[in-house]
Amino acid sequence: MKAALLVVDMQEDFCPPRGSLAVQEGRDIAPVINSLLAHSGFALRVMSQDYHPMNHISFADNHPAPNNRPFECVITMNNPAPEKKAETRLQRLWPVHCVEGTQGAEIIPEIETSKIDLYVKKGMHHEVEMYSAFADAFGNVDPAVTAQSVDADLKSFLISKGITDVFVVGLAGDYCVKYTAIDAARAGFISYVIEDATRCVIPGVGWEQAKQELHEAGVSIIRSDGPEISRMGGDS
Ligand code: VGL
Ligand code: ZN
Repeated sequence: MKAALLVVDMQEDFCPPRGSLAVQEGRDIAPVINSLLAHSGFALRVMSQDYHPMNHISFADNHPAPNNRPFECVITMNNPAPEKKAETRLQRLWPVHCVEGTQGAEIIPEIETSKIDLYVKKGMHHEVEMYSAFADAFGNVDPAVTAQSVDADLKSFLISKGITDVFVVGLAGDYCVKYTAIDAARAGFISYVIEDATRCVIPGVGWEQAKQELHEAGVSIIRSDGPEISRMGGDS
């Protein structure tokens, strides 16, 4: 086996005390993520960043009141794939967050980034959501379709490096971490979420529901001090 660590969206806007979409205890997982980043058992370390233009479809402020309350309201979004334009999905609205080039989009300084092999910016297409680092909200993975949304082809990159197993951590457990781990499994990798290295937008119910979906998708939920991590070889 050859393992990659995927650190999802550890950005200022997802962290207390000032993040616009702060996840409870979001900043508190930095130490456990740093110990994982230092683990020599990982052959590869990838960091994703939610990275939206100001006019992004998921921002409540870009939609008319009264049906634009963040966290509660949804709007209709169209598939960006040329041959699937009629397909729609409901998109939840969020406070403005992780706007390209702003402080809120920065990786929090607590994260030790010196060993990162690849950064993936996602959610860059203003008309479509992209929670997962592998696919947009419609499941589009063809780089010809996702090129405006994401700046790397993560699946091809991992395959080119011989990666077999993917371990996902970061924010948020019930959104970007969940969808990234599910898509890793769909892409053919053995996929894990390390549950003490993630936190959720909705801590109790959100995580329970996410665990169920992860389980159904064949993703294993493990802990950072569990055997899957400790048995991983390393060169130091
Ligand atoms: C996320 C909501 C909106 C996440 C990103 O990183 O989990 N959640 N955009
Ligand atoms: Zn976002």
